[in-house]
Amino acid sequence: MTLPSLDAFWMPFTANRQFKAHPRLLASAQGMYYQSLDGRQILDGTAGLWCVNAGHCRESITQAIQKQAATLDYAPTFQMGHPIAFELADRLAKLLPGDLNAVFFTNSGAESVDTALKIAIAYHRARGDASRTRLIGRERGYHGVGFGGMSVGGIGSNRKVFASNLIPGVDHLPHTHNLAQNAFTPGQPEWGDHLADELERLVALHDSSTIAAVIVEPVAGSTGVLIPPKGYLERLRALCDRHGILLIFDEVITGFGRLGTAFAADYFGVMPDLITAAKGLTNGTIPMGAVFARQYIYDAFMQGPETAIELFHGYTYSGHPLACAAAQATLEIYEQEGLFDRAKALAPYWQEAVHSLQGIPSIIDIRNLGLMAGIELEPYPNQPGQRAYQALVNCFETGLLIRVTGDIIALSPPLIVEKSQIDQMVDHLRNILKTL
Ligand code: PXG
Repeated sequence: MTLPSLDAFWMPFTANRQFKAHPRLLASAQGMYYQSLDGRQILDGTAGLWCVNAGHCRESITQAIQKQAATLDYAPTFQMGHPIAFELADRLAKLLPGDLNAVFFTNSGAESVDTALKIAIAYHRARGDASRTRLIGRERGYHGVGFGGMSVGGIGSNRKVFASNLIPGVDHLPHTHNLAQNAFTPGQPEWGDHLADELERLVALHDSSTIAAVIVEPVAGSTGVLIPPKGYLERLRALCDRHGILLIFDEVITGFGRLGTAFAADYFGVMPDLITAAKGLTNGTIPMGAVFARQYIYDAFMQGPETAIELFHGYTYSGHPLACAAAQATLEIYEQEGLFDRAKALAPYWQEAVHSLQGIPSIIDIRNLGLMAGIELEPYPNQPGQRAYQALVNCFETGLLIRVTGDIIALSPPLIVEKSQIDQMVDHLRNILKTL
């Protein structure tokens, strides 16, 4: 295959000039592997961008999409419907814990976040509590790049250019990352659950009557895999309950088996009021996101005249037939192949494998949960991000796809990964990191 012209595509979250001078192009994929344009096999250590949980180019998903495209290519879901969207919502409601029974479809994680934030504010208003409009995020949180998600998000580089245009009425909890206390802890660290109590400080400052919701990633992904301290999410839940604040789990990454359970809410045994999802919902094949709301939230909207639209919100492609078909086929694979249980069974092996990298001088922390891992590197002096970027380039050139953010390497293989491929990934990384 010949290289296309690279000029016109303004690439997202990419150093465009650097990339276009030294491109890395993926041409096809199967199972655990990508194939590069120059014909090399590349082991996928990141499930694409945390989304291809069942592995690449699964035949049944491909067929479901093809069949749906030829049957009902598009149909609206505003004042209209098509069966597969209802069937999918029903299936998801059964997969979700507790009474997370109402499913609002979107097309991405960012749209799911905006939708959940709007539902939270509108929910309080529907109950006559219209002063609850404030939103609380967390430092280092990533919730997509819409104005809502960016505002509750806590990654400085994503915000600074737009600082004066962020939505008002937002505050942030502190993040839980602390190398001095928790470096090289396998699984959840012991130290740090008290950081949830910072919510009390925000309540004292703003008054609970102004706060609609707290949004957090149960395990922060994009910012470099930050594992919640033991008891932290439980404490956050209790504080939200005490102050009548809704708790939103952003499970765009943790949803659909990443921790060895359907959702992180299952893993931690903590029930949020709303969950945002995307990515693994369709195995990354067709863009789709969703917000899952507990029954009482949906019910709060179902009042007033029956002819009135209850929530003035939605997308042209909410519940798109192709995305629904892809999601149905994806959920079928997860269930038939027991992939969430598979991830759970592999998690101890994964933990041991990634922690075996401890001792390489450039590594200052290793953390893991389920089939996620973060490997933090000591930055080169005055060149933040360059050590990890070099690791990305060297890995790619020698056949392994990793993800980096700053000087942190993130790993999140498809849930079909074999133990031998885990060994391969870790050995590969060991060889590269020893040279950096
Ligand atoms: N919430 C969370 C928790 C996410 O991880 C989004 C929302 C936004 O999703 P969309 O579909 O709008 O991109 C995300 C996205 C990375 C990486 O390398 C992570 C994401 C996206 C791209 C790269 O860590 N997460």
